[in-house]
Amino acid sequence: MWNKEIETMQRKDMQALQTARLFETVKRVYDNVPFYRKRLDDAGVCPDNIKTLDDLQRIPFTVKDDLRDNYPFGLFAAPMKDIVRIHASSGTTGKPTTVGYTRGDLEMWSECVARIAAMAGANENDIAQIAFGYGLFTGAFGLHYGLEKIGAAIIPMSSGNTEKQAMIMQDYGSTVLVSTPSYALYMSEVLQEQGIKKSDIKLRIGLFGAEGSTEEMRCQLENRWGIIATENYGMSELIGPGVSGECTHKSGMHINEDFFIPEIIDSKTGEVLPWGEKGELVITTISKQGIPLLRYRTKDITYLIPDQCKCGRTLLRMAKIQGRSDDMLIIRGVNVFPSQVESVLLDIPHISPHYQLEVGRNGFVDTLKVMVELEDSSLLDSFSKLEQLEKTIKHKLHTVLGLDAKIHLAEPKTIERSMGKAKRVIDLR
Ligand code: DLL
Repeated sequence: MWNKEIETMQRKDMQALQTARLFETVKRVYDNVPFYRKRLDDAGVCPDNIKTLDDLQRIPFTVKDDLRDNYPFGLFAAPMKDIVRIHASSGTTGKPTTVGYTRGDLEMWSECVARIAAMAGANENDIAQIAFGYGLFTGAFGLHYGLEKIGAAIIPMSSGNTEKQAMIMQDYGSTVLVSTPSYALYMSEVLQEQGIKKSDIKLRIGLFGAEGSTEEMRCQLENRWGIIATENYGMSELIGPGVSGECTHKSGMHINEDFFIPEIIDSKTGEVLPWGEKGELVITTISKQGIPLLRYRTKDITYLIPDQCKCGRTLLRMAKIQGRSDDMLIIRGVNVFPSQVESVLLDIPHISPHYQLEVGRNGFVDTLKVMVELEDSSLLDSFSKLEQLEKTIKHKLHTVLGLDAKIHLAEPKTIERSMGKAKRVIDLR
């Protein structure tokens, strides 16, 4: 274990630690973030009211829109001179949800990921190939520094260029692969096409996350690569990867509870549900300095597993994410809101506001097809104009989503009209 003292802490000690840190966090945001001061004042809560963990329930929820309304830095609780890193994830309007880290936050983040890497069986002898995109996305940097902390040798490959990934994996003898599960499956196909066999590589552990995957997918990954495939969970607003991760027993993801207090709520009523019941995961960060969040609604549906794990860790586990309570899609690890597509399409002349997204899977890779309806049929007579229009849509979508989509231009009035809620998304996965 990377941090045995914390990872095997008795429940009452963990609760005492959480309570003290919760108080500090509430005080920090009350003193430093005008948004939170007002929120807490409106709810009649002041830091001195936080005496036990039950008092958490007196605090109002924070939602993604709160970050958006205070874009970009309005929820930061540390002065800019103390912020040393900025990351972001996609938001509903194309404006990214932006988060800032102090030096202490970066240390805490590496600690979280170091634990998760160690839980999965990684150590200082490993060579870790990071196949997440380096950039505003938290995936690559998060895993990078956490694995570096445990002493593994990092190969900062970034995502894409799959043939080169395969070559490096074979030549450098990578033992740990960090990626989305779907990209790992695609990579395995490329390796196969290149005639690289399991026995030609040294891979032994997969650290997969950023999107959901099924047990069947895990089986495929383990068989194709000959590895232990583990899953981890996180989100940029909370820190990035490192909120929770699986140990080698693969029976739920251990939550780093000394940094994150989990709750499960009924997403319709907001009522807190007992451990074991399925609902929306709500997380309070209790040691972040840059942008602490109180009762952040993740929209991810899961349940908490309280019984002790065979690995000996006492950290509470969360089950695989069972879905989301909003319309966010995860396509090749990228968060996509249908509203982002809509805002792009509605800005382009000659197309009607009727559209549909078809998300599918080709082999193991997610695909996105955007069906767009032409405003009038006159354009159908000119191949070059159609081609130009298609290129424009593709390019603009790529700029906003960071994803390649296939564009299907449909004749006027052919996309299904709805009588109630529009069915914008067909998910065939
Ligand atoms: O995806 C952070 C991350 C990077 C986690 C790498 C793990 C590995 P965001 O881009 O902000 O952050 O997206 C967060 O991704 O609310 C979930 O819906 C989804 N997600 C992340 N991990 C998992 C997982 C990163 N293991 C959103 N299973 C979250 C299912 C996941 N969904």
